Amino acid sequence: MRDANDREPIGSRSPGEFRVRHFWSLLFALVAVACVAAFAYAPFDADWWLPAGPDPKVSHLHSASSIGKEIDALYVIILWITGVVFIGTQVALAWAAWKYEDRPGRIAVYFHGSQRLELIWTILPTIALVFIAFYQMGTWAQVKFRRASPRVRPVAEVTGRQFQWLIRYPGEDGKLHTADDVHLVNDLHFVKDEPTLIHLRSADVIHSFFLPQLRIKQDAVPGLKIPVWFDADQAGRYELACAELCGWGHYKMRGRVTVHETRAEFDGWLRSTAREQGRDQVATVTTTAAVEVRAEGR
Ligand SMILES: [Cu+2]
Repeated sequence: MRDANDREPIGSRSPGEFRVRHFWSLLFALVAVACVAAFAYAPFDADWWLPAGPDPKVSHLHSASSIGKEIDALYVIILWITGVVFIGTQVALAWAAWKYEDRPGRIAVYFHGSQRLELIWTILPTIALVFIAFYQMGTWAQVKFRRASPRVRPVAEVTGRQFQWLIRYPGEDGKLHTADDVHLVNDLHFVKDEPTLIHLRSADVIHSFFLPQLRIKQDAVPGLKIPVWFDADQAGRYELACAELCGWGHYKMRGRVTVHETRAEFDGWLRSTAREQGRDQVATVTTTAAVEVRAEGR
């Protein structure tokens, strides 16, 4: 029988116990080194970096929109700030784990805290966060403020619903919500190098309209018509995704984006789509109208 007074001293080992010296400090250090190495390698590998435009001849670091370049520059600055903090804190952690490792007979010392340390690790992050908040304001205003969006007619109205993107293009008359509108599902088209505006809506829950290669992300909120603008400097195919977990079929809200080289090419595509749709338009219009009646009834 043992009672509380025969407890083994802190740090003692049972016979036969195997210990690698400095195991934990080395493990912590190794994980941090692997993380830093991954981030240092990422810009050199297209699959590890942010998604780029469709043209393989252009660098994989090239975001295909004008606003995307600014957003990527912000991302890199924030990565540097967090990277320096990460390396500093991980070196301190590994050093402390190494220096104060448990040893037989070693007694832990307790202290209440250090006001100076508390002040330092409150003030430094505050400065970093306030700097980031002010530094990014211009870009944010350019992407999100209504006064910054281009004075152009919307190329389409995009409505998220469980689980697809309903896309309505103005027909010959150039106006939305008229009889000659063209309706497509998960298929967004616009023209290269032109500031492009869409009206974003939702028919049911919150979805998020996401163009990863163009760094555009905007929530679609029921009851709101939100203008979203973007551009692309490479023609070709892009991805449209929903970035908000909106229900069981969320994964199905993956659409195609086609950026046409010229306005004439886009107009030709729209005309031929409108002609094709003339044949089976009745069914599509009925479905879309039903969704809109539900959305507007909210
Ligand atoms: Cu969704």
